[in-house]
Formats: sequence, structure tokens, C-alpha cells
Amino acid sequence: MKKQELVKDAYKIAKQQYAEMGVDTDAVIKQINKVIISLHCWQADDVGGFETSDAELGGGGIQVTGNYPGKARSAEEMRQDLEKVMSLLPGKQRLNLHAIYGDFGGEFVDRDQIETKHYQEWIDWAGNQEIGMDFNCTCFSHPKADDGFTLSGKNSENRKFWIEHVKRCRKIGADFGKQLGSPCIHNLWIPDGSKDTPVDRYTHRALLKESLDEIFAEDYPEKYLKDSVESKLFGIGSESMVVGSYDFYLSYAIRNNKLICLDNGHYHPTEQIGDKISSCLLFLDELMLHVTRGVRWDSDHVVTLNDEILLIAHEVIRSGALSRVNIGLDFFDGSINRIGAYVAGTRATQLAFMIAMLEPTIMIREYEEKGKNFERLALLELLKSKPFGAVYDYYCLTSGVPVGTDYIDEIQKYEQEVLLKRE
Ligand code: RNT
Ligand code: ZN
Repeated sequence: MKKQELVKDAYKIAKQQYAEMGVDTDAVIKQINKVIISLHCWQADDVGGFETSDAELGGGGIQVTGNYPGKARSAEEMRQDLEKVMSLLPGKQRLNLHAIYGDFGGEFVDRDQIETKHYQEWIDWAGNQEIGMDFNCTCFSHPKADDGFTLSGKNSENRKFWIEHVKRCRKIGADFGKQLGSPCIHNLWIPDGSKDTPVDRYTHRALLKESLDEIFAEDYPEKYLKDSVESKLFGIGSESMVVGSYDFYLSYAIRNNKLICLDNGHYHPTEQIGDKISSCLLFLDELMLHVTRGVRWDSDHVVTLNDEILLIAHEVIRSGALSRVNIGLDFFDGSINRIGAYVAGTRATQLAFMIAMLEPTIMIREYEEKGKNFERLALLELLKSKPFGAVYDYYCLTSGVPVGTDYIDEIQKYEQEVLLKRE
């Protein structure tokens, strides 16, 4: 039998099986198109960026391991990679850009000097692709972050520099939103913290609050720009204290009507982000997600379909909050084919949301309300072996993108024809 026929037949059976539980798979395939994932450009080049500087790039903040061949070396190569990635994904995506990825035309433009013109080629490209764009200030990999502090540092010269950078990023983000007709989410993450035990946490946090107040003093229409702030428990080199903790940013977001960005690699290993969603949604209009995979003390591994991701997706869908949760990815793995990593991680995220949509939640909730908790448990367990893969395959087929293992072949071809020629 031809592969297409197999996919269709498998879908027919899956459709019946889900229908028995009151789930309409055709409706799910329509609904899943509302899951618009913001693709983080930085997976294509290990968070390198396109700045040119005489000065050695300062360390600080981000570490990527691996030197698999084929890294994107320019905006053109990155756009080529992103187009490949999107051609292997069903549904629509967005682009999530970091400030270090401007088209700087071979010149050194420091972070406090960037303007919308440095990103115009990206905006035009996104316009042609008919996708929206999100943006991130880059407060790391810079000599002025070498002491481990940016917006919360006691060096006021440096702090001014970073405030100016983020202010400019918000303005640029608002221009993305205006030009593309889709609100841009500007996300702020800073690496500030300390490896060893500090005695003055209070002043650093007070300085961060002051910096944020200054940064957010300028209002932009919501249809152009939304602001999110991202917390972290610890980073490599900031094990003892991170200034921008969850308590700090959640409080800041609630008081100042900002979005909180939940990166599921930034919490205690047994802490579940999925459990935070319903709480945050009651006090904030919207959330941003950085979907990732933490492994032991490290974050940012390629997303796989694990319990953590499933709980996140389920909680968003069960809360009926898809329109209030902005889904972004955040992983960077330079040890495997980077384009393959993108597609595998994005597909895993899509699949998690599809599985969540295939849940007969109303039926299970009825059990729950009647105290029939064995029945709830049994149904949740039975759902784990339902043929959601057949529904996802059919979604790929009807979206005109490679089904199942076919995308592996496509990545291998791209590696031979494009990536390996970059060395
Ligand atoms: C770092 C944060 C942050 C970055 C990106 C590159 O721990 O997760 O989101 O990964 O800004
Ligand atoms: Zn993140």
C-alpha cells in the first residue's frame, strides 16, 4: 500500500477510537493550527549572532556545547535554514529574533546604538513569509557583562548602557509589530547573578527594579508590543544567586501588567511549570513560554515529548487559555544537526499540544467532580496508548509536509547539499 493510503487508513481508525470518547479529531486538526510556535533563531548558530567587533566577545551568560558542522554564519544562511525548518513543519510559525542577529553590514554597531534599520531585512523576510516576529534584547556575550551583571549591576555606566540597549530593543520590537501587523513580544532575560554567596542581594534586586521601571516608562500600543520578563533559578557561574528570580519577576509582572516568561529549564528539577500556568493566568493577562528540556542542572536541550511538556500543553488547553499563552522555544544544541534539532523539538511541542487537544477533558472532569478518581486515573492512563501519532501524521499529510521518518531524509539531504558546504 502506498504510504499516503496507510496514513489515511490509520487516521480513519484513530478518528473512530477518539470518537468513542467524544473527541472530534477533525476539529482538533483545525484547532491545532492555532498553536503558533515562535521559532528561536539562535538554534541555527549556537547563540552566536552577527555582530562584528574588534574586541573579543565577552563571555558571560550563555554556554553552548558542540561543533557539529553547518552552523549558519550570516543572516542569509539563517533565513535559508529557517525556511527549511518551516517547510518541514505543519501549521504556521513565528520568528523569535535576538538583538545580536541584526544585519550590521560588516560594521560594528554596539548594543546601545541599534535601530530598526538593522533588522529591516528580517522584517521584510518575515513579511514575505507572512509570519509575525518576536524580539529579545541581548544582555550577555558582551564585555560590559563580564562582571556578571547588567541591569542590576552597581557600575552605573554599564547599567546605563544596558538600559539604553533594552529601551532600543522595545522600540525595534514595536516596529516589528507595526510593520507586520502582529504584536511582537519583547522578552527580557539577563544573566545577572553570582557564583559564590553574595551579601547584598537586596541592592542588586533594587537596581534591577529601578532599571526595569526606566525601561518600561515608555508605553507602546499593545497591538505592536507586549513585554515579557524571564526568570531563572541559576546559571553556569551564577549558582548561588540569580538577581532575576521567579519571585522577583512574577511580582514585577503582576504589579506592572507585564507577561511572565516561563522557561521550564529554569526551575528546581522537580518543579512543574505546568502547575504554574493556572495560577499565573489568574493574575496576568498573558504568558510567554520558553519550551525546552532541562537535563540535571542544565537547561536548553532539544524538546522531546516528555511528561513535563505534556503537562504544560494539557494545562494550557484545559484552562482554555491558548489565546493567552504565547509559545516560544528555547533550546540550543550544537552537537547534532541543528536544523534537525529545530524540527524534532518543534514537532515534539506540536505533538504535546495535539495530545492535549485530543483529551476528552469534559468527561474526565465529570468523573473528578463526582469523586470518581479511579475512573479518572483509568481514562488518563488509557489515553496514553491512543493513536495520537496517526492524527499527527494525517495533520502533516494534509498540510503538505513530510510525514513521519520522511523528514529525517529531508534533513539528511539538506545536510549534504547545504550545511556541509558551509565549512
Ligand atoms: C537563558 C534564557 C534565555 C536565553 C535566550 C537566548 O537561560 O533561557 O531565554 O536562552 O535569550
Ligand atoms: Zn529561555
